[in-house]
Amino acid sequence: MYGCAMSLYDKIPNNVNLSSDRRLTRALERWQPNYMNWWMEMGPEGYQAHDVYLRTAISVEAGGWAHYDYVKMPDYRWGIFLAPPEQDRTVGFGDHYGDPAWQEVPGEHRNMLRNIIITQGDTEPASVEQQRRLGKLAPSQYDLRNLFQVNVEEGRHLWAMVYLLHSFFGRDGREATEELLERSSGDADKPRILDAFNEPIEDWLSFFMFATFTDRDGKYQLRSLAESGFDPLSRTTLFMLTEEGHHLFVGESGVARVVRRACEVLAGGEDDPRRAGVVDLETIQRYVNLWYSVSVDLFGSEVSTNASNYFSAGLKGRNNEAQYDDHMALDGTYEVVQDGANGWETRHAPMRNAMNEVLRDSYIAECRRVLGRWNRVIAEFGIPYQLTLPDKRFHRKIGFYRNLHVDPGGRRLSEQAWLARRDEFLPSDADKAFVMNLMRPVFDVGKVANWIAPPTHPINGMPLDWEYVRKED
Ligand code: BYC
Ligand code: FE
Ligand code: FE
Repeated sequence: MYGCAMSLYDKIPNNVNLSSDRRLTRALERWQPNYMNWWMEMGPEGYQAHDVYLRTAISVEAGGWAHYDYVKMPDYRWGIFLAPPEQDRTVGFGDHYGDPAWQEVPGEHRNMLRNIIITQGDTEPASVEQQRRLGKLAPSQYDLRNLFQVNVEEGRHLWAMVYLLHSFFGRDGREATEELLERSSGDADKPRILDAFNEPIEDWLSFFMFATFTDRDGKYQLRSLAESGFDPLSRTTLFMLTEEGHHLFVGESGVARVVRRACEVLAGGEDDPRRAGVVDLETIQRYVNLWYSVSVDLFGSEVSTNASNYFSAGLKGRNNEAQYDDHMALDGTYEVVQDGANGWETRHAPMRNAMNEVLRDSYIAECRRVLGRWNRVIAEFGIPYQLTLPDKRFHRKIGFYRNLHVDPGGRRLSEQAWLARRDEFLPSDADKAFVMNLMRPVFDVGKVANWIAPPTHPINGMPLDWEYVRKED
């Protein structure tokens, strides 16, 4: 068990003046041991005593915030950082447009704000839980280290939301922080709030897909919260975004390396990469279909009263609100497609109610660019195959399309046709078993598993055969 011999504000790097806030310090001191128990029980399995070459956030100064060193994960200093304040910041959208940004919780919007912070906070530990068994199957030390970097930063993101709940919400905020450690990914009684965070992540291809598509939902949700009129939420999410970049890199480059390996084998004359112990492009496509579709669900319903209320209240904006001319969004409409008597029918939803769809569409545009970069790898080898992003109506569990069967091209299917063709679209049990069977850990310095190409981007300028993770002497 990890106690707190040192005073907490020495242990927690922060720029929120923790040492002068006794009430907050006491609240965090009570919560911290529960967090450590959770980390030891639900965090990365089998590597808590290893030294890992990790980056720690120690300040928010541009360029200078990242500090690299070997640390044991339980000793990681989960800090509390807010991006620097912007002078005279005002609410950037909604009914309070132009008012001074709030430094305290606006009373009338308290419950909505709390729910947003809880939902955001819930995803962070959930992802750590989902990924807890991957260490034992890592394809290289480099990848192992990246997994743990992502895990400790998701832990820090939880701290960021817990800071807000403790600091600004009193008793029910405190209770919410306990519940964040009680719910658990995939649990039958107390699951995580959002569906994608209850999906199992058992193999590294799934992890790379998750970091590409699900962490990217994180990026877009955080960007919309960075627009918030509640300044502490804006500033904390802005800083979280600086860490998110690496998570997205881990995902995209990970998948790119799996794609590259498949192409190398195909280009070498083998027509079935599986015979060479490598994932085939068709299977990679099915993993894309799965993780993209569960991540697309994370934006909520196409037409949503919640989304309209969040926007009106000035709590949650759009991605890069500054790119829009009209920050009231009272008049405009947005196109949404619904299934009707004659197939898909386009209708125009009031703009404020369509905010989930607006954000989802900006996310989709970025996902399309990622696929384009993966396809460039395939094109390099002259292989006539392209990965595609499925239609956004494919395999949905939330919103307009939730009870419909839709193929990746966006065509409605009968239930019978869906059942007959499901394994063409989504990873089958056989696919998962094949991928799982490739997951043999490689821990030798500089070595990489056969199913994935070597990494190309060193961490902090260290060579690729650097000892990124080492066992305690
Ligand atoms: N699963 O009006 P609706 C990240 C619920 S990821 C289950 O459609 P709303 C990360 C919804 O809660 C970013 N339930 O939705 C990534 C509502 O329930 P209540 C996380 C869902 O509220 C990787 C009901 O359905 N941050 O950081 O407009 C690793 C009707 O809701 C789902 C956020 O999400 C679902 N997929 O929008 C680590 C930001 N979708 O209230 C971390 C905060 C909807 O009726 N969250 N429901 O009981 C929000 O802004 C919104 O809650 C949502 C949903 C965008 C998620
Ligand atoms: Fe996060
Ligand atoms: Fe992340």
